[in-house]
Amino acid sequence: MEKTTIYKIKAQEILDSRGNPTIRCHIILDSGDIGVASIPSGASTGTHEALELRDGDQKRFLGKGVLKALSNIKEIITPKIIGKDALSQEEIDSTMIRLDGTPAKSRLGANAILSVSMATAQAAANASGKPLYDYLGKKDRYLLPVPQINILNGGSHADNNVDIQEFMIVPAGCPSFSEAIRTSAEVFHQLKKILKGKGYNTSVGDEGGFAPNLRSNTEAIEVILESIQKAGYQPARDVFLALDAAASEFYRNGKYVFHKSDGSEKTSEQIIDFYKDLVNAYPIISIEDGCAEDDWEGWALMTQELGKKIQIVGDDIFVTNLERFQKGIQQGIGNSILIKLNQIGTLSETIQVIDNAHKNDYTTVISHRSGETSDTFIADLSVALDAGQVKTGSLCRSERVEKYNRLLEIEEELADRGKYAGTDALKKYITRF
Ligand code: 2PG
Ligand code: MG
Repeated sequence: MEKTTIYKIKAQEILDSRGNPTIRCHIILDSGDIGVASIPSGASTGTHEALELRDGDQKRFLGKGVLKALSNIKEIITPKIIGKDALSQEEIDSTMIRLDGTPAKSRLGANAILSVSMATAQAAANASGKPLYDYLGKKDRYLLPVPQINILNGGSHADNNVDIQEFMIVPAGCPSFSEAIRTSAEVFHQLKKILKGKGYNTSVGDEGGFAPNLRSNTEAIEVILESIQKAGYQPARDVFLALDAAASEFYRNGKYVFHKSDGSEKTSEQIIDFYKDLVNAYPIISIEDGCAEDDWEGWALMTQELGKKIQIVGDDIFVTNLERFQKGIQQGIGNSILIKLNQIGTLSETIQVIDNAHKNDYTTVISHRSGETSDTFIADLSVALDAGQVKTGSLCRSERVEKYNRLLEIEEELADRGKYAGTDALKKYITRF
């Protein structure tokens, strides 16, 4: 028996940041080392994501309980995983994939499978006496990611009249990760003052960004630019902008409908023209999900029209799924991929997708979900694989800030072994400024 043999698996129903149930899993090894993982949950989920198994029992948590998923861990996964070596991540993940046997992990639930997958890696790292990023990365030198920090929320993440889901600042021009966080926190506080001064509400949305009712999508960009300047920084030099339109959320019968603001309808061509105007007018360096999850033609057109100028990130269209991603690569869709562990459901498959992205010259953005927990796995993952970028919400609400705080810790620990990805992470798109 190895010390890293899995001795026990415990899983529990806990709450996420929106007050919905989710899974926390403990993996205990023969050595006594423990790995813990908690699973996030999306709101603007892609149709092609792996299945998040919920009970549907309306008497508990309005149907959102995860007792079935817990029982799958206990009755189906545990008997096959106990006794395996936690260092054999791929074997453990493929065992669970086989046990499930469905393309969307709908039998056992991607939430059930992922909790065991992530907790296994954490337990193995602890038993190896290494921080998670170093256990996974096995490198001498690492990159600290450039954060995309979502300071203004709209779409499905906020009860306001803003259609675009996320307005993010990207402090790529800062000299280090910690300076990037300081800069962004200062911008965040200036934004609050500016919104207040204009008589807007300063309560926050699901990801900790402000969620005021604004006159237009462009007003959101204007107030953010003003706050960057007020904080003493220069847009397009220190701090850039990024959007996640999350366009699947407002795609109705083949049209993009701004139903939260003016009700206007746009074809794919028209919404791409709308983005082109924004990109020409403002220091926007990245747009995620500018088109809907199955609008492959719109995606191809957007990539042709804007792909040399900005990073075009696929979230709902690729859903961290190798098959969909490879189809996208072949068709020239996007130049970047958003990575969410729970879209695919195991760590091994997630790493495979990231490796594939890098081989194909796609940038990678490791992402949280809008429903989160205090789990900081994604911070370590972004460093381990030199992802270059991370997206984990605003600079308030502990479930968001915990990930940035973990990265601050890693930065300090790495010292000379770590380098802030900075402008290099986005160099193709920064040259236009
Ligand atoms: C997104 C995510 C995270 P959700 O669309 O990128 O910001 O939102 O988790 O609701 O899918
Ligand atoms: Mg998205």
